[in-house]
Amino acid sequence: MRIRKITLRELGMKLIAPFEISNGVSYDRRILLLEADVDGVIGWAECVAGETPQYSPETVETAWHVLRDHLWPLMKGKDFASAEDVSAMLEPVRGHNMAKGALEAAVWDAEAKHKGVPLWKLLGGVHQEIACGVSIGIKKSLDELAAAVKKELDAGYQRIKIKIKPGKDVEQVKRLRQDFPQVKLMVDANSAYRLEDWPLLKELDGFYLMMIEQPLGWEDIYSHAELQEKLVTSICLDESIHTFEQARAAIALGACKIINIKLGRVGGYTSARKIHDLCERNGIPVWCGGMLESGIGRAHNIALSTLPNFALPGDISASRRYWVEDIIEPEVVVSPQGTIRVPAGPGIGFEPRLERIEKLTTRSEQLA
Ligand code: OSB
Ligand code: MG
Repeated sequence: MRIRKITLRELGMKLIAPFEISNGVSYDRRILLLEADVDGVIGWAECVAGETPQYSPETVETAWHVLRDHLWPLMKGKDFASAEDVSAMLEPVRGHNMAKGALEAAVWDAEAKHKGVPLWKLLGGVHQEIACGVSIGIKKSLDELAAAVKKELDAGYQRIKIKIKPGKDVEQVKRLRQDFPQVKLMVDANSAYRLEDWPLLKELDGFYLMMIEQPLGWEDIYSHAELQEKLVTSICLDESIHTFEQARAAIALGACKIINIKLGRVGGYTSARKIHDLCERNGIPVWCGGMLESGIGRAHNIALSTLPNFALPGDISASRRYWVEDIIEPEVVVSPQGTIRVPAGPGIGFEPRLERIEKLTTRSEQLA
């Protein structure tokens, strides 16, 4: 196989509603799509880097630069046997996992299309139905939060995650536990706390949460191990895990009991599968995180979630929760039971809507 051409595109897409987490608010997304022509078959992927370096050091701008000036030169004119080989070819570049992950995932889609099989099957997936949860941003009031949770439960979602930050934590959880005592509930702090805050986090033990996601520093695995010792509630790591080695260290130190895998954050499917397998061997369940993706990234998240150890509902929700109109056909829909049926078509199994993509494109560049 050989990548003949890459097209980078930036799309401007307005979120249906602003999304607030502990370190910022998103209104309009800048969606970076990558189209790879692999021997005449087109593979699609989305780079999940954000507009600002607040979740990860990568941004749309850094990803564009690294893809064009550093990653594409490593692939240009090179033959390889399968998509599985791509991540090793990109190794000379340190970090920039979201840029790498987009390039790698597009090649996986192309390989699956070339073979005429669904991507999830090529990856070794087993689940034909994905369990879905929602991620709910920080709200102005407790009533607004409770109403948002009720709406998602009525739609069928199987678990609720709320974003928390200092001053918007224990009261919020307490209120939700009063209103929804039975619901599968978890919180995500996006690194908003320090280890010294442990007595406050300990209060959350009283509400039988499924997990607390990324309470401490994004580069601080060790403090998570110290915190986990003090808590009954499972810690789930998100931002801290970019590599297999970090996952190995986190598990060995007891820094978490659950890991959220994001395809972009770990640099693509080969890395995601290695982390998935490591977690499986160690009795650590994983779930698929989300990055406010368009349908292209959402389709990849669905494929990833079919692997056997994706044992907990992921942050994978319907296109309509984010977009008035998505860029894939069909859109991602969630059943009243809170599940997504895995597509049967080749590759990611959703068709990019080229006309709509064209209309939303603010810049594009071809590399050949
Ligand atoms: O921490 O999981 C996170 C969105 C942007 C950045 C980080 C996170 C999130 C989400 C959204 O929680 C999940 C989704 O796409 O539905
Ligand atoms: Mg998170």
